Amino acid sequence: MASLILHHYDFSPYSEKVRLAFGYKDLDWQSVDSPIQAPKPDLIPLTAGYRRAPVLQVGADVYCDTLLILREVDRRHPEPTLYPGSQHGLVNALSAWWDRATFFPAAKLATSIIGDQIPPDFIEERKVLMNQDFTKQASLKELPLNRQRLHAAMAWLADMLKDRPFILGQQPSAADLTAYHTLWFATKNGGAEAEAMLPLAPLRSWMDRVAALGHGRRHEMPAGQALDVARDATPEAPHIHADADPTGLQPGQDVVVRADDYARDPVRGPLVAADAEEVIIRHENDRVGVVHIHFPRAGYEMLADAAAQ
Ligand SMILES: N[C@@H](CCC(=O)N[C@@H](CS)C(=O)NCC(=O)O)C(=O)O
Repeated sequence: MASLILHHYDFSPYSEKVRLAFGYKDLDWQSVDSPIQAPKPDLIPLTAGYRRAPVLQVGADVYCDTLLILREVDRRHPEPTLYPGSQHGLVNALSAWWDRATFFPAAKLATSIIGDQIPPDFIEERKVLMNQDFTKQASLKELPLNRQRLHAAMAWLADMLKDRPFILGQQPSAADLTAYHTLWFATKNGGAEAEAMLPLAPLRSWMDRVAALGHGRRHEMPAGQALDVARDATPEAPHIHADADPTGLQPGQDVVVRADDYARDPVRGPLVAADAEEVIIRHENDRVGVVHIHFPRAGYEMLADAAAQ
């Protein structure tokens, strides 16, 4: 079976979701340490410009965004499932809500405490990339708002967990890994000060249960080796049905795909297949040959590539 290669960095909260999924499923995986900021010369040949972390690579197939990465890990390694009761819609909707409601508030709660220890060029880069000012001063100014935002989301989460060990019941799901990652980031980086600002008491035993899933068996892989794996592999035949795209786009047509929120670097290439949940485009370059790049539909925009007309 082709190995799972995760391009990520330890500090990345979104990557923590996927590391925990590997833990829950007790998987072996290859870890490629990706830079925390651009340039990312060993990632871009695989992603045609997508630069966010994490990215999952399986041979010459490249999966962007945790929404799709978790689904793909589950498709390849179905037991134990990340979608108990096949509740994909419920799990994905909860995950999308949580990420959008808590990612920046949690990150900025942490930077209101440690913002002055972060290198200025990183802060500068994220300002352009994410339209967020992570300096300690700006984060402190926004702290009352971010605490409110986190309290509101955490109150709903505590309510969901009041009579059960995990969000959907007795088993963990992708929604638990998602709800955990931003709280993990805030408390890991903000320490006791962050903990004192958050209503963690009703969530602590749940957080311990999620942390106990671990990260599976991580093996370090040099970035160049991952590019060689892609070069020596052929993309798999798409497993999704080529549904009629609502905008009429056809396989073979040049398209541009980009995130709808931040880090909106355009990814261009011919469409391979698309359904209601996933888009696959083809990319080719001298370093890796042909790769298929997969994006989720939710959170991304796909349009005909006007530049290629
Ligand atoms: N919706 C994306 C968000 C990913 C994301 O924002 N990742 C952060 C790191 S945790 C990032 O890419 N930051 C910019 C970078 O690493 O270059 C997902 O679910 O994967």
